[in-house]
Amino acid sequence: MDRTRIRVFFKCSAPLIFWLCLLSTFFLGFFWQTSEGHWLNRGISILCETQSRLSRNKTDLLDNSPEIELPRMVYTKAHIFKPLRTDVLTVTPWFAPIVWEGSYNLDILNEQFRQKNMTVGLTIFAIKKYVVFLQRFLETAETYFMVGHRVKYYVFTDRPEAVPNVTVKDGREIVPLKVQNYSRWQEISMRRMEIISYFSKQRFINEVGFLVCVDVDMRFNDHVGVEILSELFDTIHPGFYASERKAFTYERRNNSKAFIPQDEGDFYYAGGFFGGTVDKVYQLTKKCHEAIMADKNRSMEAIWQEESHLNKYFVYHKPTKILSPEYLWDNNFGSPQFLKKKRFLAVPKNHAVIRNRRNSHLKC
Ligand code: 4GW
Ligand code: MN
Repeated sequence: MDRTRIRVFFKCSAPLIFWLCLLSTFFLGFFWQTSEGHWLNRGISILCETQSRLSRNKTDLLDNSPEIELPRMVYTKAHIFKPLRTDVLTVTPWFAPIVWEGSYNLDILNEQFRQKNMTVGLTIFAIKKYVVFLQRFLETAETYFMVGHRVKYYVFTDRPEAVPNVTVKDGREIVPLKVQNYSRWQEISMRRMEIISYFSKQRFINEVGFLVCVDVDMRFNDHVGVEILSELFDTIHPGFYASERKAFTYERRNNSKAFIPQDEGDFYYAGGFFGGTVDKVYQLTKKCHEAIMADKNRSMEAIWQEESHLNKYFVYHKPTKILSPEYLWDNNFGSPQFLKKKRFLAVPKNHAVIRNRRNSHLKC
């Protein structure tokens, strides 16, 4: 019946509908532009404002970012066909430098760092009998570590009264920090991750630009300076610098958080010398501590404790700089040709006296 009627109706009213739509679009657009109070409009303007404030901050940064301008310096220039070291790898495939003697110009690096006006924090743990290492550690650090720069030695110990009174140069300071001791040595070693992450947030972030975290049973034997600093760095373990992956003593049990499969990993990194900017060290130590606790909850302990977790972390967070074994050597490994300097050396331990129980191994 009504099909024709309906068709006629639509035919007649089509232009009307068209004009109605056009008009409403126009009015909607008008109110969109003018009505300040509209909730959608308010939302949009807040968004725009935040955006412009953000980009204003970025622009401010452009104008106020500190400039590092070197003075006139005279030195032998680098030459494309004369690599500074031909016997060792000096850069990783992800373009992180590997620091070897002869591969850097310390004057340039020192000048750049000085202009940043930063302090370096060095963390060491001397718990229970390990306080005996402090004297020599601190004395040799004063001779070789970050000479000419500001340093804070953060000494974590259960016996602050046993921290020796070593005289330090201007701009340098020894800060004893009391921590509890743990009965198991593995716990002492692993809890360093928890303590460093906690103090990074509570204190280090406000006091230093970089953190260097090392073992205390060591002595400085040659220059260790700003050439080591970068966002995130670690040292190649002196026992594995030439090893194939399969020989790395990574955690191989796949139910541990530190598990690394046979076909992954770049280097075997030492747990006894790592560091970086405070934010990066915080992320690393926090994540390693969480992984250690997750293992603990399943009654697991990684084969080389925190060193295993550190190695796992570096598989997926590549270090931005790597220190050659010059920076962590043990004379038990001899004196190979490529090793031009032994900058930081393991102090032989009288295991019977200093330790409660630990099989002699080559973890650094
Ligand atoms: C076995 O009886 C022990 S005790 C193994 C480590 C112990 C220990 C370690 C300790 O009693 N007190 C202490 O402060 N530590 C800290 O952990 C100290 O900073 C030490 O350098 C670090 C790692 O232990 P380590 O140097 O003995 O480990 P390795 O032999 O792998 O360098
Ligand atoms: Mn050690």
